[in-house]
Amino acid sequence: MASVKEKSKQNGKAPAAPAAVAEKIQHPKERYMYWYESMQLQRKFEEKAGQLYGQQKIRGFCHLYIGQEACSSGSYTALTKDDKWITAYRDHGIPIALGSDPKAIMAELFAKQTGSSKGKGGSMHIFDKSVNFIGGHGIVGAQIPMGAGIAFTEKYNKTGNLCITFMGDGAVRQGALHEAFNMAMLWKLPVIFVVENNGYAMGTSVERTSNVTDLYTLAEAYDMPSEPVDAMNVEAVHEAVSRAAERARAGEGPTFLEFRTYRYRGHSMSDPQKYRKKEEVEEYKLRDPIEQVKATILEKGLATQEDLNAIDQKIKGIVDESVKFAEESPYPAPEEAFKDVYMQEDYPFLME
Ligand SMILES: Cc1ncc(C[n+]2csc(CCOP(=O)(O)OP(=O)(O)O)c2C)c(N)n1
Ligand SMILES: [Mg+2]
Repeated sequence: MASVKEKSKQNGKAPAAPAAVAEKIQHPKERYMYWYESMQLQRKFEEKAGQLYGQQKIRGFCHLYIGQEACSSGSYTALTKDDKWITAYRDHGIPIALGSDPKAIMAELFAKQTGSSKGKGGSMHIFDKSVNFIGGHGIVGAQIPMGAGIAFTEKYNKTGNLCITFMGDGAVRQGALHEAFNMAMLWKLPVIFVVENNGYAMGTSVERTSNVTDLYTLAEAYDMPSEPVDAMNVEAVHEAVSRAAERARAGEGPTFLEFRTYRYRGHSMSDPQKYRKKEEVEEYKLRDPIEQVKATILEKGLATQEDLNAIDQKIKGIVDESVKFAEESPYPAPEEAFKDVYMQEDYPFLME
């Protein structure tokens, strides 16, 4: 019998050849335009955040999503406004795709009172209830069972909504994944599990930590439907998430999608990137998700270069405004440290 590894075609990697524009457009014009604008906003927002980090205006942890934008934007167009979203700490792109106010996210990066978590969470803990974004979690893999729990709530309340639960390739090594997969399948929870396989967990490649490099096959142990997705291509992401959502809403339970993606920047802001070659990064840039959508828009005449320039200008304004807002906002007052935290006045086990 062929082992999973022998069956593997792509070895956990997104295809590296330059993408060709599809012969016929598969989606309405508005969707392509949303993809372009939303991915470009995520990218420009984070390029600016990276610069500000260099100037020490943003401090602490900061993990950029640059290169992975098709994962958020492609999922967004496949779901409804009432579906729930949860992810790890590489968490600026998703809320931007969902329509969160970039000012509140930038202010959170600056640790300001006006930030989406009142300046107390920072980059890794963006939350925005208004768009159903339930964080932003720093413990690798901890959000996986939480995502299953959120899906349980939706099922229990018969809402028809689902929870899309993102994780990194490093997170699939956590035991919590297996517990969550088992329960989610047993109870047929409306959850889409997504591993954003960007090839590395900090400086450690998937090949160094895993016998099975086609991560989607992990779902087979639970009879969970799963598939690999070229997540440098936003259309492929949309289509895979649409299929998974249909299954979830039909009461058929979870799906596990392996988004094959790539991060252009380091793991965090202090990463010398000795674990990969510059050529590898350049190879992935040939399949840049924004460039792919741009090529489709221009080749199919959905908009002109001037139209796209106008969008870029608008985005520059939004990003500049978010920085101004963050810079001018106050830091939280000291007493804020004791608000929004679990505290029981008569807790009996405190030792003075
Ligand atoms: C339980 C736990 N172990 C270790 C860490 C330290 N840590 C932070 S990020 C990270 C790598 C995770 O990589 P991956 O899941 O692939 O996500 P990516 O950064 O690529 O988005 C590690 C080991 C942590 N935050 N939590
Ligand atoms: Mg990773």
